[in-house]
Amino acid sequence: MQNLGFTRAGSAPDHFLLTPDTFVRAPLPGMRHATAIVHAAPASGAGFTAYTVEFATGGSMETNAAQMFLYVLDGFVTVDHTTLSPGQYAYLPPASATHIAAHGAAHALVIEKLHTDLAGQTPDAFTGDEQAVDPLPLDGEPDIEVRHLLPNDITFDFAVNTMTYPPGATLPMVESHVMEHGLLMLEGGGIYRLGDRWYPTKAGDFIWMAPFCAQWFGALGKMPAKYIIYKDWNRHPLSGQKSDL
Ligand code: UGY
Ligand code: MN
Repeated sequence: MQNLGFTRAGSAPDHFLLTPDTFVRAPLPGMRHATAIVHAAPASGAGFTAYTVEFATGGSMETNAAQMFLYVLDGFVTVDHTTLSPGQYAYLPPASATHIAAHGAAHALVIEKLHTDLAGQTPDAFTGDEQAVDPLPLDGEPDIEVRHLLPNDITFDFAVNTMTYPPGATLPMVESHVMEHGLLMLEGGGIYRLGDRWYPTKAGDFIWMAPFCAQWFGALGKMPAKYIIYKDWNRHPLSGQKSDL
């Protein structure tokens, strides 16, 4: 029985929620035996791309002129010569010409951003493991664990963090800030306030938040809620304008 047009997904000019029932798959250039679910892109108003790659056995993909952050959701993905398992990730600088391949079926979240230069420096490639990153308490809500997956280094122009909420924990304030967000819900669920709407949200959902979109989350249910979240970072709000700062 189909849903007669009903979905939890919703959108407004400053945000959207995409639920798995709305996902559409299409391969991107350079993909073989793999396909992408593009969640956010310049076409949607985002300054980055975020997509889930679904690899079939032996599937592969290439990098491009953008920086790439790849986080393994399930299965095993080899980036150059390093095999990554779920929760492990890679950062690749612009135009790294890196070959990415899966052994069996695998899923990965990919984020790409054109690098905003600062004094001519770009970060080096590296791989990491979320489990090896010490959690930090969130300001105002020490029960929320924040893991910064990229180093605290000014050459990075974006950040990717995971945030884990125990049941009942909430963001301590309604945030509104200049950075935009792309967010994939990894575990559990709750209620996300976006602008002046409230959305039931659970694992598998993707959310985009424009700069200054009012945002708040409260975890519901009996298990922790966890998401991975992108934001632009470390750059003056006027960078990217004609006369860069
Ligand atoms: O990093 C952040 O801005 C984060 N606290 N935002 C969010 O969880 N919606
Ligand atoms: Mn935020």
